[in-house]
Amino acid sequence: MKKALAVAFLCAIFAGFVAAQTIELDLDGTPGNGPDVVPAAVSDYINVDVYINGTGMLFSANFTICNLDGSLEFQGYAYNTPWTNTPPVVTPPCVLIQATDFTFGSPLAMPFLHGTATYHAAVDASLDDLTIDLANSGWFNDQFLSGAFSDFVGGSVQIGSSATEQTNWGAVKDLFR
Ligand SMILES: [Ca+2]
Repeated sequence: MKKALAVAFLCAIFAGFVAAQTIELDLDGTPGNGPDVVPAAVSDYINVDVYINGTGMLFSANFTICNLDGSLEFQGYAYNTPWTNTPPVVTPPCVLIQATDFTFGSPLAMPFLHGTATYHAAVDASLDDLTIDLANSGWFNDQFLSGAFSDFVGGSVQIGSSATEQTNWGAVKDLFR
């Protein structure tokens, strides 16, 4: 019985460890303070830094960013990892980003900046959310284990907002911290 409990306990610790990986979309240049809400004028370009957070080291991190509101047009993705990447797979309203260290020689310690997505703000007066499709996102670590990300921090773009509106959105955002 004690042995079974010990195994269950170890499994719980292990599950907690491997389930800790999360994705953060940083829109304001300050990771860790999200979810961000940033203003943009129509036709502006918005940079979204993608951070992979957690403990341990990864050989691969693949994820799907979605803009279900559809007012942000995906422009491209600049990879920050030295890994082999494939061109983003755009399937509106989502885009699949993939990068893997196929040499299995240079795992990256979390947290790390995976890369930067660029979006074009196309429609006026729209609050657009950027989210991660967790069902189509995953990681592969230096213990040769793979899994799904457990959570994400998304972000929002207030297209066409004034400075006053942005202040108000900041106040609303603070309410949910
Ligand atoms: Ca931020």
